[in-house]
Amino acid sequence: SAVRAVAAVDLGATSGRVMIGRFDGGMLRLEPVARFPNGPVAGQDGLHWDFSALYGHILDGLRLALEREPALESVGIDSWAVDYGLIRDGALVAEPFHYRDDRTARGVEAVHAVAPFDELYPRNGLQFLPFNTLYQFAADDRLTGSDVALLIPDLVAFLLTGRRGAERTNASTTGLLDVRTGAWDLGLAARLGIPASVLPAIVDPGTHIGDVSGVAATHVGAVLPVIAVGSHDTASAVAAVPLSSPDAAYISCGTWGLVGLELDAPVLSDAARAANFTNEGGVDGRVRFLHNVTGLWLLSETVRAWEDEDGSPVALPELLDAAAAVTGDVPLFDADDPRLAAPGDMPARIGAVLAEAGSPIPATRPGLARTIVESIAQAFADALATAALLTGRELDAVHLVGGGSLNRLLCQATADRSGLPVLAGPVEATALGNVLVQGRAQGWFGPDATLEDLRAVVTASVSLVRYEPRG
Ligand code: LRH
Repeated sequence: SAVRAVAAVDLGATSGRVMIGRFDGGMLRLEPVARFPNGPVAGQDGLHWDFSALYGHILDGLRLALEREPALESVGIDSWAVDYGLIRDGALVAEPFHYRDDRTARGVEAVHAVAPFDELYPRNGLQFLPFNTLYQFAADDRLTGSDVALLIPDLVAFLLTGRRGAERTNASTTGLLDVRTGAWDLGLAARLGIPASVLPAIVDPGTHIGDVSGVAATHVGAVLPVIAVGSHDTASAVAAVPLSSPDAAYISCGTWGLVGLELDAPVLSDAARAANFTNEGGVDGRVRFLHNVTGLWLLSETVRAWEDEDGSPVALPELLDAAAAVTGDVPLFDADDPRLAAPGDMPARIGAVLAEAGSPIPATRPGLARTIVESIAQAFADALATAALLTGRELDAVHLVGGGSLNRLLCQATADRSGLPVLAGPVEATALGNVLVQGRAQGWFGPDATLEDLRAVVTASVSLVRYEPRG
């Protein structure tokens, strides 16, 4: 049979990419087409994304993808969650804020004065993160003058097609989606002064959003259909986890480590609320019951500080090899310490957190890298144990997908500290999940393909690296 192909746009907090995904009837293959950097940009009024630059890279990447694969059937877009752009008279009002901007603290206060967290949790099912969209809305005085607020992938889809909507998995991270009904919680929005008009209609993964049109079509060079995928990157990643058993957990590890289980129904218990576990929307109505652990952000920000200091790049593989060779006691810190959330001078801030706890501060760069990786692994192990407790499951394996799956030190440390085998890979789970949901909409896997059928394609297409826990 002929090879089928789609394009995936996957935007992460530190880099974005455009990929071609091809299916030959048995296996799925990804071809990277474009990769571009991303990160916070300090503006006059706070931290932003350079969305205009990202969108330019997306258009260029799609044009290149079509040159390489003229038979592309569609494109799907996913990105990090919670952030949005405001549209007025068809145009973006300003560059979207970055979720690490500290204006959200104001929003948290304002929202909790009206609806305390204890009330929010059973309504929206979300763990408390100070940047959940509802808190950002509460700190955004431009909301009222805008026609619509679009989450980042929805914003890209709007600029490409002119169609506005809110893809369901990503909408579940706003805090304004009712976790029981799956509809916008308009009662809550009204109480928070959020106009219902800024919340567009919900769109399910697999839906044809529209076709690339207008100037975008001219730039890209074709009228390509845009298909909604699990547009929250973590939803796409989880869709592509080749789960080995119903009692297997997953960690989607990039900037964040999203640690949890896939469930059929949300867990909204007091214990889940106290443990700050989230019930986000997955592809096909599954629930992503997970906790956000600060992931490779700690390492990438540390490396960035050293590179600024040196004026030259730091080689990560060499650093991690040296970190693995460090002997003796490794001091640990709480990876989720809120003081480590903002960008800037990470080594000094980790040092301060260690010192405050009376722990020694590693004197060498490999020593600090080791402390960071082991601290992340310990936070992963703690979250895995909590997930098991909250769901009554006995876990038998952990799938570690995303960029972190290439970090052997992290994978082994996670196995050791959790006491569970770690199955590492695929590294590009998010792009694979994006491609799989498009492929299903295009009929690649038959009319009734389930999420398990999609995962079987991943199993057939990638090989996993197994890390056994050491005593
Ligand atoms: C990971 C992620 C995560 C969100 C955070 C904002 O990229 O989407 O699931 O909590 O970014």
